[in-house]
Amino acid sequence: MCGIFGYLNYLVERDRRFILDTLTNGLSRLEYRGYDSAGLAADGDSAEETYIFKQMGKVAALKKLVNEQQVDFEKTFISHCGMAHTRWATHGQPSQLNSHPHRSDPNNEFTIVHNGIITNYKEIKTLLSKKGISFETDTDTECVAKLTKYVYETTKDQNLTFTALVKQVAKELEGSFAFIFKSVHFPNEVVATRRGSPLLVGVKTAKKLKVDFVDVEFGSAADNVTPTPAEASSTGFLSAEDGHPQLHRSQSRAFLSEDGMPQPIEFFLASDAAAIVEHTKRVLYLEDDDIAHIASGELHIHRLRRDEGASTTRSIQTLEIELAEIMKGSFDHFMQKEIYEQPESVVNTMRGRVNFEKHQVTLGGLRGYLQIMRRARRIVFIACGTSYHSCLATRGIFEELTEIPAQIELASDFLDRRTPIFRDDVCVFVSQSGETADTILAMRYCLERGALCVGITNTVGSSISRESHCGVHINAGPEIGVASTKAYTSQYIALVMMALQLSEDRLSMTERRNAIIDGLYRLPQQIKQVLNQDSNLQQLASVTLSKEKSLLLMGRGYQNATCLEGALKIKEISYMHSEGILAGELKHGPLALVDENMPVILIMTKDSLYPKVQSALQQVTARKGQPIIVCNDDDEDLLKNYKTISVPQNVDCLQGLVNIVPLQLLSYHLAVIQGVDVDFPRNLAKSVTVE
Ligand code: UD2
Ligand code: GLU
Ligand code: MG
Repeated sequence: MCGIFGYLNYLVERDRRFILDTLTNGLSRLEYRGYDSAGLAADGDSAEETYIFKQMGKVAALKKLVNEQQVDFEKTFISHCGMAHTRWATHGQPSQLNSHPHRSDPNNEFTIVHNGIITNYKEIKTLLSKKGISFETDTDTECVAKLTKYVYETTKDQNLTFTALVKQVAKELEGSFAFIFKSVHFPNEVVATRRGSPLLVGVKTAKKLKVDFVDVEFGSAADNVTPTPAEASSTGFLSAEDGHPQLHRSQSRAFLSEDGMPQPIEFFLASDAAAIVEHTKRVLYLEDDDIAHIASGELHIHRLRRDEGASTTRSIQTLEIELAEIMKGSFDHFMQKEIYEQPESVVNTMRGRVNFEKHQVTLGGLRGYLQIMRRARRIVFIACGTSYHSCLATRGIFEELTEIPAQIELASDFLDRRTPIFRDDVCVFVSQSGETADTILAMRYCLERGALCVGITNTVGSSISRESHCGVHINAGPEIGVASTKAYTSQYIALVMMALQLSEDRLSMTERRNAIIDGLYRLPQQIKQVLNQDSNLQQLASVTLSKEKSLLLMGRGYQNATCLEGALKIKEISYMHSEGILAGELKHGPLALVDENMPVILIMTKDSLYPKVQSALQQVTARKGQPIIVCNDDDEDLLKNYKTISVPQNVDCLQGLVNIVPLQLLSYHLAVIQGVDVDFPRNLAKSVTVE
């Protein structure tokens, strides 16, 4: 959800300006991952002192701040380690204080950068507060910096190595993370670890590395203790008197030079290869729960424990791709990347909020407002475009679970009509950016009329997030492609979670609620299954659909929203005319469009309306239409007799989350075939800040 970058030079002389520029340039390459604020940490005039610079806004603002510092930019460092972060806030508003690096104390003894969410940070914070430790930010991250120092101080008599220390800390953490740790107690060393968030290490040397892999070390107790200076000099490779140094037991084979002498080397740590490739093409990808330790020019990979069958080496790979390509990973466009991110982004939306074992949902942002919401005379959902579709997709489950009348409104039309709004209304505003002008204006209109205003947005610190009374951040990470994809699925889930939480006091709904929560659990896997069929969808786009002028999408019930959203995707990026049609309305007009030449996609996944959609299918085939049917992967009848797109089955109110994915992919391929610049379709902007 953000970008982290680290740079270490060992026996390579660099001045401070070079180091700071390397850090900020690395961040610029990662800015697409998050850009509400940025910061970095580097050594002061000795490695016993750490400077931290942080700034609101984009990396350019941080660069400016750094350049204005009254420090000696010419000062050189033979060995040094620094780290940097560009943030996309999840915990705590974007602000200078909340931006990373976070520190353990005012002396910056331990500094860290973090990508992800620590879900048990409250427990850690409570524990540390009891020990008299105070906090200066609203982030989840800060508690990890403080915990590190706490563990360091309470284990001082054990002389733990930096690695052993971080191991102890990592054991206590839940959630997802990639971390870099730096400390004045371990000068010129860095420890990095990850679980669920990406992190890789680039290696740059003048000479070839001896081998192209690093052994994984499954620590013994002795590895956890820092050698005394005497021990170090008797085992360290600098100590040998005969020119044939003894090997430290765990010396990393890859970094052993021909003559056994330490060699000049630079290391780069980053969330994404995009930030590394300009420096070196040799990279090593860390795996979950790896703990990488870089010191004295060597990289060591440690594990908390030895897992059966786990690989015992990490290979150093060579990146072949060029910079612009890597920004998007192996993807050609951000839209494609974001479609593929959905198995993870949906998890991030639920992280720390859904307890799958206890079947409980807790949206922290709504906690104080649930009673008011339950007493509302109606809920009015107000949004534009894709966000509007996410409201449409979840309206049914709101009505069913809460029995509060739900109304949905397009923001512009809502304002045009000067819709009556009252004090006992709850108004929900959905916007990816939180800056959609129509939606903001509608919100201000409702605020004036005294209604409770709830925001659903992807952007902490955005206008909607700030001006609403309460709300939910969807935590999907930045969305760059103009056509919204992962934000749609995350908004959809946030709204379902809201309905679940609002109805938790209704015992009669328990079984239904539990089934939905189980369905949410299956979702990431099911999205993956759909993504695996991408090549079939590409075929479908190029062979069957690309020459068409128009495409109709039909469905009903929960799938009405899927059809409208699918059609919007298709028209906004491939410029093909496309319309979503409520299948129940077919005979009231749209059927006139259907003949053997009109391409139709019919959504027929199994739910209580299946028989009714079957009659729509008959109406279409009776007019010689040849529909492509989105159906469940066990629907033998349809699979045998029609051209189909098959998807796994989920609970009715979540099925739209699965069904939209093939339509996103289809629209993407249609656009690519048309030669459209998918990430920047004509006439459209990512966040519509004008009315
Ligand atoms: C929030 C905090 C987190 C931590 C946690 C405690 C943020 C960004 N998140 O995460 O730091 O304290 O609670 O459990 O600080 N909100 C609006 N309008 C919107 C969206 C959100 O007013 O459109 C409010 C919401 O009511 C809450 C705050 O912003 O007061 C954070 O919302 P969240 O969804 O990030 O909440 P949560 O519990 O996941
Ligand atoms: N949860 C952390 C924060 O809000 C890190 C977010 C990120 O990955 O940028 O500060
Ligand atoms: Mg939009």
